[in-house]
Amino acid sequence: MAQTPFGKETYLYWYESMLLQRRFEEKAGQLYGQQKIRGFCHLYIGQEAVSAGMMTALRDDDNVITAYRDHGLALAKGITADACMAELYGKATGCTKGKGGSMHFFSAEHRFFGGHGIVGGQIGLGAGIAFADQYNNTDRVTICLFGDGAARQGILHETFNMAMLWNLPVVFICENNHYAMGTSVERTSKTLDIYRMADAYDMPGDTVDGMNPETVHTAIERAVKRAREGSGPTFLEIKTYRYRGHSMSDPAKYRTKEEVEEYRSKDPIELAKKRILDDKWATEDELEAINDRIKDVVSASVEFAEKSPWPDDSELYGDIYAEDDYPYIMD
Ligand SMILES: Cc1ncc(C[n+]2csc(CCOP(=O)(O)OP(=O)(O)O)c2C)c(N)n1
Ligand SMILES: [Mg+2]
Repeated sequence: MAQTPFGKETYLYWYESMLLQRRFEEKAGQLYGQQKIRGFCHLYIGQEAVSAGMMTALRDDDNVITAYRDHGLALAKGITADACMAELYGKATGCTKGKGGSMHFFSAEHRFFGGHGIVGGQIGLGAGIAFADQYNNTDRVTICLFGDGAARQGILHETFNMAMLWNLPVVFICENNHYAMGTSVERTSKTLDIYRMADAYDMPGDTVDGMNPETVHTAIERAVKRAREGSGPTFLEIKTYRYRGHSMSDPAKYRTKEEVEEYRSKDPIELAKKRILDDKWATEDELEAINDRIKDVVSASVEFAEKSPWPDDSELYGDIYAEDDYPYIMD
């Protein structure tokens, strides 16, 4: 295997992070089937190398904003499994106080700014967060993620133009999982190279293998460095795949079993596991111990969510408008 600068510590971090996301969502899928979790639920399973590879390229105080497929990214950003599971249950102890559910995870403390249900809506919001940081002279960077379907929303063009004009510290990432609900990129886009949409705005753009945290880390690290140094935005199209349907009600009949199997055979968790074992960074038993620990964390999060209270009725009108001393951005 090719030598890379990524060693034991990084690989074990990626492995654990991806496995937590996977096990958490497998459990969420089961609980949805039991009607413990209601409303919408979009699983990220298959895309975990994007979130894991991204986090090792970021500083803790950098910002992340994404769409409704947000569980994996929220966990990777450090929101606890307890707070995420409780949010799925709609409980008061959830990361959005039980008011957002699956699509609207949020934690100002972790600088995770949602979870957004309007396709493409967060593209403009991400640039806005980056503008706030630039205005306040911080050197934080914003990662703004959206899907291949969202890349075809008009807001992308206005935002790309403004972000370049104002040289904003933002990295735009299209997680190209090849489908927007049941519609393939081939059916909605004349060009299949989504990253080239950056060309029209003189923005650097690149395509990245999203089934491997190494390639994700390397591309994002470079883009974040540019943004932090004041050299402005980058657009990365990260090619990935969701193994499950679009949401819980999608039997995914618009693609072949072979296509799904092809991606499953490149599973990033298995890839990381193989590398760890090949390089003797851990034994099978040690990896099993990590597995067991993660199972316990997920089980405990279900217990926590089950036991947590529902939000009080008085919460209904809270958190609708920003307070005057809105603390999240202007610190
Ligand atoms: C403005 C808007 N139009 C349509 C929808 C319905 N809708 C929800 S998800 C989705 C597909 C988006 O696909 P993509 O951006 O590729 O993200 P992915 O689900 O693959 O992560 C659509 C059309 C919506 N939520 N908002
Ligand atoms: Mg998509």
